[in-house]
Parts: sequence; C-alpha cells; structure tokens
Amino acid sequence: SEDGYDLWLRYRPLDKTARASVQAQARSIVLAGEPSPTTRAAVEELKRGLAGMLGRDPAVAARPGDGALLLATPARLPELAGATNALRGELATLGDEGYLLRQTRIAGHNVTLIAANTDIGLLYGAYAWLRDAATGAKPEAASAPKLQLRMLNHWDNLDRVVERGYSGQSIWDWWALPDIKDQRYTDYARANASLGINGTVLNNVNSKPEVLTAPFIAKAAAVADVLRPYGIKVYLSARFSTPLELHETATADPLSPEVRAWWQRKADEIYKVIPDFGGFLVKANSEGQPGPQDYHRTHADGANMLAAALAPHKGIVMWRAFVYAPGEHSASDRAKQAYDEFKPLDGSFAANVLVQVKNGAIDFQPREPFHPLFGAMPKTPLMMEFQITKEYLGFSTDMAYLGTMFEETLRSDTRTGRTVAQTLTGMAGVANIGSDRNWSGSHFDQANWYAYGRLAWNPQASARDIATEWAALTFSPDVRVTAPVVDMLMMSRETVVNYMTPLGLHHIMGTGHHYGPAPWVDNLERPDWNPVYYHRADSKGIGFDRTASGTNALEQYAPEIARQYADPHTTPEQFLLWFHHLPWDYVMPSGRTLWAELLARYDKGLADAKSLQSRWAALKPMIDPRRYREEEQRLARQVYNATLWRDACIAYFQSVSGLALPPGVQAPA
Ligand code: GCW
Repeated sequence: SEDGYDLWLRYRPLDKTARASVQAQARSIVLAGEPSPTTRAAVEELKRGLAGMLGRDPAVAARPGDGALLLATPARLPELAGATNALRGELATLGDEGYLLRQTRIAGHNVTLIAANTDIGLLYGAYAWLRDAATGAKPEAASAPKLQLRMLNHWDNLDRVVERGYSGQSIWDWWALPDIKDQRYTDYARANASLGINGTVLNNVNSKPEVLTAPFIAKAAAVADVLRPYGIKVYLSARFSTPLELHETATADPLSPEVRAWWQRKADEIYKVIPDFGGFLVKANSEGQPGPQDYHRTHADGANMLAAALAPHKGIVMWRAFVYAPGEHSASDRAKQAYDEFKPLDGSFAANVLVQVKNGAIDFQPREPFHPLFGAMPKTPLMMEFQITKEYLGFSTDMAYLGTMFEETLRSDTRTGRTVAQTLTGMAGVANIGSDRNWSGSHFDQANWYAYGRLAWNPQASARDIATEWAALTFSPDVRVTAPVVDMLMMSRETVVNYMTPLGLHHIMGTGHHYGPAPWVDNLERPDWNPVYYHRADSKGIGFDRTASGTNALEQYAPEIARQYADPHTTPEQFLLWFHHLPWDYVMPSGRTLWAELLARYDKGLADAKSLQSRWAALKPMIDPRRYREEEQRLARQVYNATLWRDACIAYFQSVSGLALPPGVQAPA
C-alpha cells in the first residue's frame, strides 16, 4: 500500500528477470522438523513475501525437492549436521542469532538453504533472504550480530502521550491491554525482527510507580507474548522510588534491607508472568528523577541493588549515564557531569549491569563529538543510546537521515585502542514509532528506524549501503529511484547541521520544544537551560571554551585527542565552537573569517534544503502520489524552517557581534 504502513516489508511485484531468479530459488518453502512459534513466523513471512513479489501463493512442502527454499538447523535436519565441514564450521561461528544463506546441495537436492543454530536465527535468515530477493542481491551470506543487546527504548507514557514523539500516540494501548492485542503489535514485531532488534523497553524513562503494579505487569506480559516468537524481549523503565511511592516501604535507599527485599519480591512477581523478562532501564538523579544519590549512595549502589534482584532470573539493568542536574556542573559545564560521576565507578558495577551512554555529552544534538565515557570505562559493559526520534533535528517535518550521524559516532576513534563501536556491548535507540499510519510521521523517518536496527546488528555497516537498501525496499529497486533518494538521504543531516548549528554550535533551539531557533534566550532559571550558555557569543567572539583556559572538558578525552583539540587549528572544523571560544575575525581554513564562514554555512544549509525539495520534485513521476505528496509538504516546510533558522541566527549573532553582513548578503527582513 502507499500509506507507508508496510514500512520496508512491502514485497512489491518484481520485474521479469528478478522474478525468474526468485522463483528458481523458492519453488517451495520447506521447514525441516516440527514448527515452533518462531519458525511459523518465518514461514508466514516467506509466504507473504513471495506472494507479493511473485504474484501468486507459494507452495509449502514437507520434504525438500529441487529448488526448495529450505529452513534448517542442525537439530532439525540431521543431513545438515552431516553436511560439508565448511558449512558446519561456518555455522558453528554464527552463535545463537546468526544465519547463513547458501545455494547448495542437501539431502540429494539443489536447494537455497537458510541455516542457523536456532529458530530465531532462521527467522533472521528468512528476513535476510527476503531482503535480498526484493533488492536483487544474491542469497549468499553468513551473518551474526556484533552486539548482544539491540534495543528500542520507547519514551511512551501510560496515557499514550509519547515524550518527544512526533508520529501520533503510543502504539501501546495500555487501556485495552491485556485482553486486546492490536495487530500492530505483531506488525511491530515483524518490522523489528527483520532488523534483528531483540529487546524493547515499553515505557518512558521518566517512569511512574504504577508501571510496576500487578495490572501493568499483566499488560506488559500480554505484549511480551506477542513479541516472544520474534525474538524480542520486553523490558520496563523502573522508577527508583517505586516502593516508597507505592507506600510499601519507608524509604527507597538502595542499602536498606527492606528496600532490597521489596525489589527481590517484585522481580519474582514479574518473572512469574513474564518468564523471559529482560530487565530494567533506569534514569536516576537526572532531570528531577529520584535515585540513589537522594540517600547519598552512588549510581553503582543503586544499579547493583536492582541487579541483585534480577540476577537469579538472568535479568539485566541498563543504568543511564544521562545525568543532568542543578549544581556545580550546571553552573560550569553540563557536558562534564556524566564522566565525572561515572568514570570513578568503573569496575564497581555488578556483572548484569550495563551503563547506557548517549552518543554525545550534551543531548542528541544535530552534531556532537562522541561521549568521553566511550573508551573510559573498560571494566563496564556499555550501551550506546542513540535517539531515533528527531527531538533536535526538526521532528518529523525536516528530512534528516541519521544513518550518517550514527556512523560518524560509531566510527570515531577513542584513541584508547578502540573505535566507539568497539567499546559497546549493546545499543539502544529512542524510538520514533507512533500510531500514525506510517509509524514514523514521515516516510523518510522510517529510514532512521531501519538504519538504527541495521547498525545495531552491525555497527561497522555503511550508512550509504543501508540507505540504498532502504530506498530499494521502500520505494523501488530501480536505480533511477534509489540513486537520487540515497543522495537526498546522504546530504540531509549535514543540511540540518548547517542551517541549525554549524561549526560545533549546539543547543540553541527554543527551550522546551527544541524545534526552532532561540539563541537569544538568557533568562531561564537554570544557566544550562539558556542557549546563551552554549554559544557564549559576545562582541568579541563566539563558542564554548572547553580547553584548559575554559572548563577543560577536553581533559575527559584520551590524551591524544585532548592534545589535538586543544588547538583550534587542529580541531576538526565541525567541532570548532564546541571546544573553542574564538574571535569573530579568526581565520578559517577556507580563508574566510569565522563570521563570514558562519554566514556561509547558514546560507548553504538553506540552499541545500531547497535542493532537497527540487530533487524530490524531479522524482515525482517515479513515486506513488500519496507518499510523494506527504513528503513534498514536509520538504516545503523544511525550506521554511531553514530560512527561519538562518535569518534568526544571523540577525541575533549580528546584533551581538555588531559586524556588517558581507557584500551581497542582505539583512534578514
Ligand atoms: O533529551 C532530553 C529530553 C527529555 C528526555 C531526556 C532524557 C526522557 O529533552 O525529554 O526525557 O533527555 O533523555 O532523559
């Protein structure tokens, strides 16, 4: 359909050549052994996919014949266990979730084999085969996830309002659950399983005590039942003061025996109804949330107490490092707080605790240098927290493909012997999913969900390859569509950076909504709520000095980085004003003054937003009318937003710098 509900699982009719090849690979679908809920999901998806791509219902057979698409694990098919050493050897390296696609001879027949060690591996393999079929790729692959935990975090409240959600209400209908399980939950599971997502936190990190009461646990259990066959575990965000607020304990002190016993009982209660419950995600002592520091305990004390309650059931705690509170850091440099609080705790977390760190030290800005905690906590398993929902990148109106942004962070070299990606055990993405027909508000934003999932499976994957795959699956495999769509995706995030926060500027969005520009705001109660805190522009210059002459946040990075970035001339231009306060006449590599460069960037941002719009217009004959129109409207709004950003920022910075606009540039009306 053209409403976007099918996401990248559209299974549109193939052209003649592709059809012949797919037909030859799948004359019948054969599952070796007895069906399980997971293999049933795999076979159903293959049937759906083949029916769509070939235009007729595929045969399902009990025994392999020539041309069968065969799903098998060694346990399901003794011939597979007896297969060539090469095949067996390869399978052995793929673990519990990997899969292998191969055209080979098994049990006396030429088959296309989807092999894995487990049923969930078969499901992932089925999705991979379908992806190859739909994009014309050869079904030859062996793949296993590089990260253990591949999570979505929903910031969904129980009243279905989604914090920073721009695509309708929460898909979780808490009122109707547990009796009524919307078909959407199944389709959600399919979409996520197709990417290899294996966990989901159902509720907002700004959590409520009610979440952990029996009625809500029953509702979460109903969702878990739907997601289980797809390999997706359910997790909940737990409010640290839950027992106290439910009036079941007199304190929430993590060292109090009464509190520890309460959490233990709570964990036992949850596992009775959700036997494979994943565990808790916790936001503590941040933005007004309760936490162990309220009792003069550390983050480790708090996390370990919950971890002890979950450990007997194999559950985990994901403890967030996004800590941001009034006090010394707020007055000097908010960017330093997480490192200062967490780095000293490295080595003191229980084995089933992971520390979940946002990609950057401020807050999901259009561009941030990687968070200094990556590489700095070698004794603690870390999760990357990315934001898929575009809180600071124009919500679901502005086009901004985040694949390039995720890739930039993951590939950053921490200079501790590892890239950021190599420091990770898991990844969490703050979901952009809502009840809108197309799930993400904008069709292009589906690409961000997709790219997140693909990178969680393989953080070394290329953002461009992922974009190409997504465009082929979502619009058409025709290169006349994919090439221009991929070009748009690839330029889109830099476009947003340029018209919002070029050269390392950050957090100059309107406080509260975070949508439009407000660099002038300076009168809010807390210093770090004010955009002026971040850009520090005055008559002499602009930028945040995070070197030794300023807050020295730079010292939180490995010495090589700290040394390189101490000098503006060797600081990457994209982070210049993140680390340095520089005079307006500072000479940039382009030969322009900083002031002229800033203006040029804002101009480029606007010009590129217009270019996105005209590129889309050129695609009109190739895109179905509904999706064309829905994005056309958004791209027009994006040009408006870019104009507003450029004009407002230039007018404001000019009022501070007192500098003239260069010849040819007109003062904004
Ligand atoms: O990005 C900021 C958001 C808050 C959010 C917080 C967090 C869930 O503006 O809405 O709260 O971060 O990550 O905890």
